Amino acid sequence: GQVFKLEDYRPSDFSIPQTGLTFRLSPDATRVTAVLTIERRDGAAASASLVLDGDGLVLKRIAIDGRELAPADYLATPDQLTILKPPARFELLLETEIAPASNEALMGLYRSSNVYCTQCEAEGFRRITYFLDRPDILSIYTVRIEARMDEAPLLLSNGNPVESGPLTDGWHYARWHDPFPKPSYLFALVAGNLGQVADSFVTMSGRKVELGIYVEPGKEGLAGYAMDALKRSMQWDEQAFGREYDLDVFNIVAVSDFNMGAMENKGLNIFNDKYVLADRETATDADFANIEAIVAHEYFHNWTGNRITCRDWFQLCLKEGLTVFRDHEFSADQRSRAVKRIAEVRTLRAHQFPEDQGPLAHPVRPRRYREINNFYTATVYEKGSEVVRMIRTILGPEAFRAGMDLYFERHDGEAATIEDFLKVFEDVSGRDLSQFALWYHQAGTPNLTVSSTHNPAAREFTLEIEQSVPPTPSESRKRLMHIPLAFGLVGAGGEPVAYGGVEGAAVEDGVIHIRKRRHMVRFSGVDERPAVSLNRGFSAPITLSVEQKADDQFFLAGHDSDAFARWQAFNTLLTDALIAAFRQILGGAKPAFSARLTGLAGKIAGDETLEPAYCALALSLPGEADIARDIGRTIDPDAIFAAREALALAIARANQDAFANIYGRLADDGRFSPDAASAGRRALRNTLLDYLSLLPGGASLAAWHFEAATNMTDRAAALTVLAHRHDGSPEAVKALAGFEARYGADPLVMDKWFQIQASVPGPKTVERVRALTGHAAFSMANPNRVRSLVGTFSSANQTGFHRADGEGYRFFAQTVLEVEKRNPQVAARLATALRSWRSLEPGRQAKAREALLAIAGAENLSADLRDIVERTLA
Ligand code: HT7
Ligand code: ZN
Repeated sequence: GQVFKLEDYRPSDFSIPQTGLTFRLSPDATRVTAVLTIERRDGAAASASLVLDGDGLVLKRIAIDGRELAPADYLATPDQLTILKPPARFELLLETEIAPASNEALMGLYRSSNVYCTQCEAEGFRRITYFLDRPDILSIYTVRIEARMDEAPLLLSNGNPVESGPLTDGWHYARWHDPFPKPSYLFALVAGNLGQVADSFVTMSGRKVELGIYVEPGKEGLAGYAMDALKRSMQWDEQAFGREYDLDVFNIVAVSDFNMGAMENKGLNIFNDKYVLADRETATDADFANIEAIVAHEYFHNWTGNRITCRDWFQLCLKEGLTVFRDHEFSADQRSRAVKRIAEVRTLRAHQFPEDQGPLAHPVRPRRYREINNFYTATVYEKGSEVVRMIRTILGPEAFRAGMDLYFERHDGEAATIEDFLKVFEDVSGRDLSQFALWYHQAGTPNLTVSSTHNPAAREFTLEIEQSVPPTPSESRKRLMHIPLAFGLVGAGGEPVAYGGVEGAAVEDGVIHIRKRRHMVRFSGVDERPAVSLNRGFSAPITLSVEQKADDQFFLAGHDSDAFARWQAFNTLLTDALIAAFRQILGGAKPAFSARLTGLAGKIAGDETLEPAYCALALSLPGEADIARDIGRTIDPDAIFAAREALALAIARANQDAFANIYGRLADDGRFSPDAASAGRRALRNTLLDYLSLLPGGASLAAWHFEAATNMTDRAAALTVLAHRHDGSPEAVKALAGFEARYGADPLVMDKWFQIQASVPGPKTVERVRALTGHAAFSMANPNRVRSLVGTFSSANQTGFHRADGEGYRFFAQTVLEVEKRNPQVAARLATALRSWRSLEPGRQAKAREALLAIAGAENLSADLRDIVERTLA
């Protein structure tokens, strides 16, 4: 396939200032009439042909300025339309015919449960009409939709509604106009029979905006939380970034077939219904938090992505990294900042670190791609957000806000680049960010090795810090990075240690600026050896190798004033213990854990000065994949699982009474609120249930918890405990059947049932998952179903997927190929589950490779899947 390179970027020879679209909707033959005003740009050669993108299109009519074109004037294939010798300014009329009902790739115009909807990012618009389908072509859109009134009473597009009315033969129409020039990837249309939840918002300048959330009829009662999150997002963006909404209406539509989470189409966000629909009966606290974050994320794109868009797809992080940063800050303000930060870092480490450390590693701003859909990655999104956070750390909040203000002022209405973004911060602060810019250009997770010495006679404390960046595919030599390392020197009573002066690195506001390979950072006037707390608040997305005494680590786990670093200290102790246990198990020994460690778990659980949500996060052991990542090579998932189970049991046994007491104290009083504090109490109670379920009577406790649950968070937690810890027990069998009977008709809840079973540890799960693909509630055509069952099995079941005989991989390869026939994008994402195959022990490695080769050898592989598999194998 073709490789697209950043250095090849050239502006188009033509612009399309106005785009008129008429859709005459029909499931198998929708007529699309596009009327495009096209202008040759100044400086473009008069002989330049106009080459428009298409993807599987059938051209029915073509005319320029009202005159039909002769065959000699153009060249049309399904994937390209070339107009030879076009005039300098003209109106191009194109008619294409498309079949939304048979569009299973879910890109372009498709049908989801009889609702017409679109997904155009990144390159789906070219499946609707021929166009300059690239983000730097900004056009003003006017859209007319015609449909049968009974089939589609609701007709929506971007911008503001202009007019609507009846047509003959039971048809009707609506016209929409979006006054803001936008790239084609932000185009959207929705038509169908949907229920509406209506509300309004008055903006900071007093304009009233009509808000609508559209859902499957009958599900309106499940959209209240999303609406509340939307209004809070609108208000927060005014306060935090001075950003006001700009149209008269803002609509959200929930659809049940969607390739990703949601899409920020101008004024008409389209959502995977999983991220809209919620109530206590059907959604967990994690679902509520996701809905809040994703509603906010898509709304925030209105400025970071829509008003200022990306010049080309290499700049994807310009909108995605920045918008993730904005939604993280929003959630931090709405919830607990400390808990949010810990959760973010856990996600980053679980998804981005393995990506950065494996064959699919790429810079936050990639330099080349074969398939852009495969670059909607944790690196672009999550690491991209961390890079923005580091800019704020380096500049401080005021200068950061001034930089953002300048960004909006300078680039509104433009398609911008990362260079534009960095420049505003340089301009407002006078700082040179050229070394910092490497965070965008260079892949790989930097590591800092840190050791410390204290010289009491000289009253000097020294940190010796060395940076390295591991090689990544096609980048063997790395340059030195600018790493903002937040730190604290902590005295014996937990107080910050004052120091006289510091030399060896720039240190500002509690941040050491690492810029060289090696720094000796000397703090003078330090009488007693302090404990050193590093990378506070996770100020940089790096790994740390710290020579630190266990005493210091225990001390920080109990006393660090930085909540993130305190959590990190305990997490490091747990990880170290788990890795030691893993080695003991491989050596044939029984693992043992210190009473100090298991006792600290009990202290954290019982510390009422801590937020319950924090305690829950602290007590949830590093996942098997986290442990595998930290071990790094010759991974045996069964030994990791055994080590983790042994530590969980040791903690449960050591704290049996305390855990039972706290569990009792946190009892559900039957009232429900999805707020963060209530969710935190449920999280701690359910974490304790998980421990207590390992002790005698555990299955009946979990069964009782399941039966008594008054909300989905508790019910799903208990079902998970039963299925994972007591698989096959009468309690587990009964609960799984009860859940299925109760929720069999609710696909989103059944996804939880699939997920829980797909993640049951052990060698038997592959057969179970295979059998579940035949369940009435499962469908290979629905991305949510596929991700819940097959995605969970392959990415969240270490012992099941990596079964030693390779059966997990064989099932996986077959399924990926089956999904691919319908939906290459979903298949390609699924296939990334094998990206860390080289860290496995040799036996599993060979079998994983066979599975990858089986996929690679399949006939007619899509560009999406081929790209992932070939890079994974390279
Ligand atoms: N900007 C949106 C990305 C997206 C997407 C990309 C490719 C294929 C389908 C897609 N659906 C949504 C989502 C976001 O980041 O806000
Ligand atoms: Zn986004």
